[in-house]
Amino acid sequence: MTLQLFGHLFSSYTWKALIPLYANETPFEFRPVGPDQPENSEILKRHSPFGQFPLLIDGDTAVFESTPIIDYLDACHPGANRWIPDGEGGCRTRLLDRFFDLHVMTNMNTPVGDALRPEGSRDPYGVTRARQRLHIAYGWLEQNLGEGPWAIGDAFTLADCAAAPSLFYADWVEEIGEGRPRLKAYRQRLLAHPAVSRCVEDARDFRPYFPLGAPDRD
Ligand SMILES: N[C@@H](CCC(=O)N[C@@H](CS)C(=O)NCC(=O)O)C(=O)O
Repeated sequence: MTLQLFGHLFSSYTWKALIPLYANETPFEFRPVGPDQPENSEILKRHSPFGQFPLLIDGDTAVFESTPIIDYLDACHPGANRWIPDGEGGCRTRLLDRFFDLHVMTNMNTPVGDALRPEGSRDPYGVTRARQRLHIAYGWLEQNLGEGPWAIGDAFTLADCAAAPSLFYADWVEEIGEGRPRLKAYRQRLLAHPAVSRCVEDARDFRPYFPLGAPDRD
């Protein structure tokens, strides 16, 4: 049975799962989640406790959460590119995967989510704090990323799958800026990767829906 990935083409965590599927040319069916596909939302709700995406279904196995999805692909549908190296490289990969999800994606998502809240239930304090923390995350990455080309060096890993969508959208929320040349160059390299570029292109039509207003650039 073909793998099925449930998600949305504009969703950052969906990109994180699409990148390894595209990069390894793993056959799968994309099942978009949205008002036009209620049957997909039903299946999503059945398997993902908070109704969040991405969700991967492989026969009787359902995997939610983007990192375990990539773990699952590596274990059960391995391709030419492996996502978690052995040994110390694997530890560094997991550290950076956590960093991008917890400190870049989460702080990027706070102002975005806040803009979607009803008037009167916004959290300006939380938004300011998240924006400040994004800059702390950028500073740490500028100091701690190596020479590349990828997050842990020559191997394109789980960490890069997390980095691509989080840095793509974070830069829209708070620009990385010229003062962080290493991080800015890393984001550019990510966007030029064929699997990432495919995500960017497929999501282009959705940009008018970016709650903070999408800038006129990638
Ligand atoms: N920790 C989850 C986060 C997933 C997540 O936040 N997905 C967003 C889309 S990018 C979502 O489902 N939003 C809709 C909702 O929360 O109801 C992961 O790594 O997959």
